[in-house]
Amino acid sequence: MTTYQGIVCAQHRGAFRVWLPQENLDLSAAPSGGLRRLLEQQQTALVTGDRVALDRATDTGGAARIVSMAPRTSVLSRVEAGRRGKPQPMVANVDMALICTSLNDEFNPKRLDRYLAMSDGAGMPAVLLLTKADLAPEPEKWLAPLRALRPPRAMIIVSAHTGQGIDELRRLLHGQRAVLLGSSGVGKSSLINALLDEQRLRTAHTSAYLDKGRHTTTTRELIPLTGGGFLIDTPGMRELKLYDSDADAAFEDITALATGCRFGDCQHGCEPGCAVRAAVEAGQLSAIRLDSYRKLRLEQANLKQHRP
Ligand SMILES: Nc1nc2c(ncn2[C@@H]2O[C@H](COP(=O)(O)OP(=O)(O)OP(=O)(O)O)[C@@H](O)[C@H]2O)c(=O)[nH]1
Ligand SMILES: [Mg+2]
Ligand SMILES: [Zn+2]
Repeated sequence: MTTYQGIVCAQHRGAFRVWLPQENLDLSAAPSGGLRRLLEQQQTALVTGDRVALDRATDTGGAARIVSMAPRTSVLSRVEAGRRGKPQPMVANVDMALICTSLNDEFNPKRLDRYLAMSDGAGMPAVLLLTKADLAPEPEKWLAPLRALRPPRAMIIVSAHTGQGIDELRRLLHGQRAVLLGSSGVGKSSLINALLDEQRLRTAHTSAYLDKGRHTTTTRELIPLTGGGFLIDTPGMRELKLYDSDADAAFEDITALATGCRFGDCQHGCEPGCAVRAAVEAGQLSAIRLDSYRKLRLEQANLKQHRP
């Protein structure tokens, strides 16, 4: 049996497309019965970015058979809606998370905190992409709190419309495997089109987008880049429940302050002698950031209870 090595480049319910880098083509494929059972046992599923072996000799109904999946170097998972505590993998084998947020009134620091905790939990470096720079007459207003993040985060200010930051982003991505994350409408697909310099992905039409046309991207799609890397476009999620998040890593400023709390297990709620709340009262720490940290911690604690 001749097998071909490929990467899952799109998923839509049970159907997959697999990209064969050697031949630079993509084909529809479906997992074999054996692989399906194995993945079920491991409580996981194939996702975009997975490296697979394909058997093309036994194509049935035009779909090649996926006979095996290679071990993952990384995986981003969320908690599946409706299934308590079960992880749902979203993308695999990426080296870098590009977390997008637009520099306008949709700017959402809590969302950002969640995505950062998720990439920290997966041990993946994150870069903040601050989108729609052309709409931000006063970018500093949005940037100041981001510069204050601890640990410090790399960021690039970009605009798909004017091309600002696109060359820098292209250099950063050279040979890398990255995923674009961020709420619907922040301009993820538009960024990919700007990088490729072609209208490859569907993006929201401005008028439709303003009215209702959210969630333009509906699948996680892998786009090969020149230089050997790839970029995965994802749909903005309404709700993001984290699975392997790491709130302590993403909130270094708070964990540092917490060493000054009177109680070692201080939740920074209404305990006496709380150094974290004192910092909020003194204007050294944003109340929103503390709230975001406490919510994430609570979510993690609840999840742990459900884990085997
Ligand atoms: N002014 C301006 N508008 C932009 C820019 N990038 C994207 N947009 C607009 O923002 C809207 C949403 O862009 P998309 O690229 O579809 O956003 P997305 O993040 O892929 O959204 P989902 O696929 O729904 O997750 C569209 O109307 C774009 O034209 C930009 O750099 N500047
Ligand atoms: Mg999109
Ligand atoms: Zn405290």
